[in-house]
Amino acid sequence: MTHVTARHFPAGFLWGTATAAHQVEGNNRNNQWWAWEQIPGHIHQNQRSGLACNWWTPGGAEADLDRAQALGQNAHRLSVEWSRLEPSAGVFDPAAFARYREILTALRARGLSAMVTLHHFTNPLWFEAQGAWLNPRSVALFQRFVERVAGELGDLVDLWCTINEPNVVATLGYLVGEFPPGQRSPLAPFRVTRNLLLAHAAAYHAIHRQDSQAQVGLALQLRPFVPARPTARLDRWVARMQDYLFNQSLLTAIRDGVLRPPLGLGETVPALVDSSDFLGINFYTRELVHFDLRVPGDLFGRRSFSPTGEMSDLTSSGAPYSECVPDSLEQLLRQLTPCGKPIYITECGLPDADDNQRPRFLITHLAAVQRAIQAGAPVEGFFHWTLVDNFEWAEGWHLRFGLIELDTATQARQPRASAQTYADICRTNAITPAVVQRDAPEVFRQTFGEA
Ligand code: IFM
Repeated sequence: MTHVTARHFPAGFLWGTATAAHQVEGNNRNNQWWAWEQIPGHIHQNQRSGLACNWWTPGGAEADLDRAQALGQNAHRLSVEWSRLEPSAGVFDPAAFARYREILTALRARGLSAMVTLHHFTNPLWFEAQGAWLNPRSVALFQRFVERVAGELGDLVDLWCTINEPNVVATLGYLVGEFPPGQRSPLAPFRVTRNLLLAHAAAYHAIHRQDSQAQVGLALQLRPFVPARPTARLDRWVARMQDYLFNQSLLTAIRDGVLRPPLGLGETVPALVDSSDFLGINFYTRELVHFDLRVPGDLFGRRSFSPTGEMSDLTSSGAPYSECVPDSLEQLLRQLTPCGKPIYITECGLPDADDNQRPRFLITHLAAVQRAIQAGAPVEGFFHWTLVDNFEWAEGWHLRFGLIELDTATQARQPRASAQTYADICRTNAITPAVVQRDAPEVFRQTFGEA
């Protein structure tokens, strides 16, 4: 161990956690998710977001930001809630802007750089009533909102993230039906993705018109799809198809501006060309794909996780949530390197209520990031999902992603052991032998080699 040197990250690396308004603020009653939660059967055990982590109450967010600062973090990613800032179409609420100014000022005061997401899954009820992202006017409506936010809050924002996981919004809301509006349609997901991409482009330019130096990107959840049987041609074909639809069609559109089928007819949208100053990557897991004629709705690709790999917690339906695959993260980052854009890992984490996997997860995934950086990947920051357990959408309070455990009945917080693991890495800007020896000795060799 004495011969082993720490694995350092580049100077100025951003270390943070990520949150989203509806998941932490509480009492976000004016959006489609709140309405969806009230209908039995939509959320695990009919749970509700309720008070969430109580961030909207003055002092609530600030207390958790104190915790983030005490844990050695220098950045935070949060989202602003459209339904609070624009509660009715075209009507903006100065009190809501004032509260976000307070929260963003609190970040500054604690030395935390701010990455602000403008859309993280929730729509105001008035926007939903107009057809949400299926409505072609959605792009202009979002642009009007973004212009206002950039004007009122822009001086406190370091990095803008226009839209979180457009591919998940489209898939879970319009194909699988687990998220509102609960549609199961073969075509709607592509119309929604197209409008979300156009909305991203409109937001990108709206922000740049107000501040030409602004750093604007979006957060894509990228999920490698791997043929379950690498030598089976049909498995390879469906895996490639799913990769194209979920990952590549969006990634290429924000670079060359082309909306390829099924997002469009191959037309180039000038506003989309080179419309990201950085790539925001949400990475959780990969999926194995088997060709299977019984699942036409999944394009004949049945998806699963490795039956033997290390798994994180089970979802409420008893299925494994994800497989821990740090090598897939490294590979993904290497593949993105030629894009020539700074990369932020805008989310990465796992549900692990008893915290018996998270310390090792952090070490192995961050070691993978560090290896990718050594190989030339321009990764400039990492935001762990998440700081404190929060409302996990259709899974309610069942899946626990926090470095800090939350008791929803009392709002009491209790740091998990992994909070210390992450804090030590953030503070030293490195993975040190001491941390690995203490928190995941079984991956010591893998992390530092044979020395
Ligand atoms: O909680 C979500 C987040 O809102 C979006 N990305 C995935 C996370 C974990 O499922």
